Amino acid sequence: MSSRFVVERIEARILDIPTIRPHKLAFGAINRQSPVVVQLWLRNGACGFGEAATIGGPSWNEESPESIRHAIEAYLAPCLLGQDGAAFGHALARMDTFCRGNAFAKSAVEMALIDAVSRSLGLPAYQLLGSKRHASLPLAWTLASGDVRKDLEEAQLRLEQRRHRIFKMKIGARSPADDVAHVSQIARGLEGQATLTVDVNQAWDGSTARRFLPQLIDAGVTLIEQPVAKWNREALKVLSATLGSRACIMADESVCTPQDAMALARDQASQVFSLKVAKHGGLLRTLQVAAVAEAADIGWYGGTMLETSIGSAASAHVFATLGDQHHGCELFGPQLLVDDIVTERMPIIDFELQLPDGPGFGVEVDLGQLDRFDRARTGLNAVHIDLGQRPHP
Ligand code: MUC
Ligand code: MG
Repeated sequence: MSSRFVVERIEARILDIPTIRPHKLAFGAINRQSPVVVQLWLRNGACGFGEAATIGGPSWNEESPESIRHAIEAYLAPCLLGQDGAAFGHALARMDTFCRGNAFAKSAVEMALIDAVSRSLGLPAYQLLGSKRHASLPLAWTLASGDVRKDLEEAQLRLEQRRHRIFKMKIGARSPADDVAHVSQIARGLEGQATLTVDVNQAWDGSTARRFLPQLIDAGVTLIEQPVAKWNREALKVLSATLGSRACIMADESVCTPQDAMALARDQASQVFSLKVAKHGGLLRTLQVAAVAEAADIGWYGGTMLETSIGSAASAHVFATLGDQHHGCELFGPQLLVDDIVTERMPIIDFELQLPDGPGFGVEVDLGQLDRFDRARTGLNAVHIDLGQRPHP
């Protein structure tokens, strides 16, 4: 075994970073993000960073910051120490053997591995993942304050700053009729200036979606993300068949593994996949899901779990290698946080995120900022989703 890339040490820590405003989703609101940051050292002295972020602890899916950190410390790090870090496929197979599932945790470790090896070679990570096909991507912003006036102010400011002109609205927390009214008001306020998308985060059943999605499309929405439960492929299929000529149905929670991607493609259940490095279990597995999309004539969207600039830059590297059938990206996580943990963020110019160059993921981590937000230092507890005034659950 070449000793050049031997894995010497892996550490994981939870950070707690407040958001600039409450971010309201179908399942509750968050006021802070708790990304897990992995630092991985090779015997050659190179150090790489990885990240996995969840939204509202284990509310978005099964993994939480605490479970991610535990999986890394107890199982994933021990199985990689002393191994050849450049043998990425081998590292993924070992992690799968020692620990089933836990895609977010694996993605953070694989990210750090790819960063460290790319840095050792003095190459941007996209060179190891294929090559750079996009220098920039249109960048969406999510309007999720829950208040029409605030959402419109936010959108207008971002249009003036030439940062965003794709706006995603998080719906599903209120009644569907109230959601339609909210989206319609925003659509009227932004008419002719922006592309509008909605994310229902699994909140509706099939019949609610069949009844209310046409009204959202009439209001001007052109991309509809995960309107029904992740298991409800049948409803996605019906919605794609009936609404697909007027708006695109995008799978998010439904598409994690390449097998999920195959099943959705076979059923023609969505026209777009939201790709997210964490839920796919890493950068290489994101490429696998993207390959299924391309083979099935399904478009891709560069999704986020609201990561800091580490996870966002890593995602940008893999998205930079993909084909032309895309709907932009939403790597705006750093802008939603009160502060970042890198010295310089990826620039946004003329509504597009500039995809980074430079070794590794092309961002430099500020170690002082890691210490500042480290839960071990601040003593904060696990984050719980805020259910607001809702009577249920
Ligand atoms: C999701 O489900 O897409 C991404 C953007 C945002 O506002 O929330 C996330 C999660
Ligand atoms: Mg989503």
